[in-house]
Amino acid sequence: MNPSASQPPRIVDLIGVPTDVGASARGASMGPEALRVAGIRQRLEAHDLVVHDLGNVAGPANPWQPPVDGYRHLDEVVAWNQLAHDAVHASLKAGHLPIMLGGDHCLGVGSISAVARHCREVGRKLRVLWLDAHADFNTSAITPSGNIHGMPVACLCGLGPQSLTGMSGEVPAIPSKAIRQIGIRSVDAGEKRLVHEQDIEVFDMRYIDEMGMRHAMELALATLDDRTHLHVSFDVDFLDPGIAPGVATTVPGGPTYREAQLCMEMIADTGRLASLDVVELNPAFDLRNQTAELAVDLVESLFGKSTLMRK
Ligand SMILES: [Mn+2]
Repeated sequence: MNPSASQPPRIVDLIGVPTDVGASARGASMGPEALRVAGIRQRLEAHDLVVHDLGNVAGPANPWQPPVDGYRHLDEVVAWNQLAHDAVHASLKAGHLPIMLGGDHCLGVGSISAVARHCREVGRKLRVLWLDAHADFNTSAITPSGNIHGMPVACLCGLGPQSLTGMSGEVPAIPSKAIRQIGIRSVDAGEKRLVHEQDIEVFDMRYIDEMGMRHAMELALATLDDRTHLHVSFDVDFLDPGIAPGVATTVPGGPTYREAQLCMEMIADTGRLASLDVVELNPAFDLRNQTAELAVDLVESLFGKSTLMRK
């Protein structure tokens, strides 16, 4: 007997958050549409998921101003994150699996604050996998640029403006122990000190080179249980720019196609994925939508597509 046959189909909500207010370059605001053009809905439906495309939330325009007190566009970043938070929280409350289509990575604050709020409400543990070339742990005091897409992990850990750190209803939104960072290869000096102070578990590219993606993921996914909500925050700049040119902040030396597939397949194998962000896809830098198509391919793997022969 097939146990899944008696269960209702899983409902996935696609939530477009088309903004680049937190980014260093314009264009991530076009990410949601590029992912739709690459067929994200149809590809997920092929895996027996019911997909509701909720369209895009609508926030303020990008004023493209210099930073003020170490933050660029803070008011607009807060407004977009509140929209992301509310949409993701409503999806989780309905028992659905939200996929936030970014948008730049500042939106991880709103999305993961909603996940943290939901986990508190229903008494679940939280594990966050942060797939990224960067640690995203800047603060207004140490940021070279003021771009808030370099600050979301710090904000979630309680370091940042109250309007962002408090979005989940508690500060910090999540314990730093809940986070695993994977693929990191570009960290500012001040950031490095803070990441160590917070004792965040990081599997950087040196680790992946030496130990392999398999070992990194085994550790990153260790101690999950059936009460754990697994959230993946997938910054497309995680991938090697040779296969993923469509981001504004490329860093050489990222995971290859096979390493990225293995990463996603091992997450899928846990059966615990409960929410997802896909962020920083920037069609202005892409070539014929190839990065969007790769991102969709990898999202499909997160939901159980196997590229291999095993059953
Ligand atoms: Mn990022």
